[in-house]
Amino acid sequence: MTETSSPPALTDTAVVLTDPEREAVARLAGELGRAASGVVDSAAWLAAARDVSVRLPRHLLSATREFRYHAGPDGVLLIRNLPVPEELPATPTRPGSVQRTASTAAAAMAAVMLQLGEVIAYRSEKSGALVQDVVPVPGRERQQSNAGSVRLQMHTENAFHHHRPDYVGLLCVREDPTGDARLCTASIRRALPLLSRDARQALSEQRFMTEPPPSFGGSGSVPPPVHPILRGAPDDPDVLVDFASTHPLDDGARRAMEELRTAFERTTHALALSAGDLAVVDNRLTVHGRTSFAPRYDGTDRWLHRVYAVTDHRRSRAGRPGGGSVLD
Ligand SMILES: O=C(O)CCC(=O)C(=O)O
Ligand SMILES: [Fe+2]
Repeated sequence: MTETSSPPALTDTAVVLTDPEREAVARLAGELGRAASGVVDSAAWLAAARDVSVRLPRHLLSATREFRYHAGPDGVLLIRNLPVPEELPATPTRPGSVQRTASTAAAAMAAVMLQLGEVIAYRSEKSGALVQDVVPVPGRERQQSNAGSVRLQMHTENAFHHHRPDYVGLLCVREDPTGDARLCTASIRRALPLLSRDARQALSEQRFMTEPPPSFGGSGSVPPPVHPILRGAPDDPDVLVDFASTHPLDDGARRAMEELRTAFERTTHALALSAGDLAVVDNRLTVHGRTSFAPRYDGTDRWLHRVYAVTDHRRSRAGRPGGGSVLD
C-alpha cells in the first residue's frame, strides 16, 4: 500500500483577519447599516455595499481576487475573524427566516461576496432575500434542506437551476453549542484521481437528471433536463450533482455516481464553523453538505447567514425581471 499524506485542513489555509482588520470591516459594515435606511435588498443599499466592498482590508481583497482566479484544490475560501455582534438575538426558529436589515454580519458578508461577483437570490426560495438564515426549524428535522438536522447530503447548490450560483457564502454568527454540526465540503479536484476511467466516462455523459425541490415547483409535468455530472476540461472538470435529488438513468450511471459519492467521502473536509467564520464554496468545483446535529430550539442553536454570488450577472438577465437581483 502506498502512503498518502492527508491534505491540509481548511483552517490551515484560512485567511484570518487581524483584530484591527476586523475593526475596520466592522466600521465599513456600520456605514452600510446607515446606507439606504439599512434595507439590504434595495438597489440603493446594494450600490452602497458595492462601493464599500472596494475598501475592505487589502489582505482580504487579495485573497478574494486570487480565489476568483483559482479556487485551489479544495474550492473553498475560509475567512476567519469577521465581525459578528457579541450580543445576538435568539436564533430564529421560524421557517424561511432572512436578514432584511443590514446588521454588522449581514453587511460585512455582503461586501465580501460583492468582491466575488454580483449577489443574487431566487424568488421561490426564502422570499427572494439576498441574506438568508440557515437555522434548524422545528418539525423539519428530516428535510433535505438547510432547515433540517439529519445529515444533509452533499450537493451543488441549486443544482437543478440553470442559473445556479457560482459561489455560496456561509457565515457563522452563532456556533453549534453541541459542536456536532459540521459543514462538509469536497472538491472534484481532489476526488477525480480516485475515480476509475469508466466512472469518469459515464459521469461525463447525459445520463443523469436532477429534480427541483417542491418550493421551485417540484418536478411538475415537464421532466427536468438530462445532464452530465462532470463537464468541461476532462482533467479539471466542473461538477453538478445533488446526492438527494440527482438520479442516474441507467445501471452504469448509478455505479459511477456511487464511485463519486465514495470519492467525495474520502476527500471531505468537515468544519465546525465558529462565530466570524465565512466559508465561501466555489459551487462549480465543490459540493457541500452538513453532518447531523441535535437542535434545542431554545434560541442557542447554530445560526449561519447565506449569500449567493455569480461571476456573470449579465448571463441571467432574462431571468431577472426589471434587472434586479432576484431570479425567477
Ligand atoms: O448548514 C450547513 O452547514 C450547510 C447548509 C447548506 O447546504 C446551505 O445552506 O446551502
Ligand atoms: Fe447548500
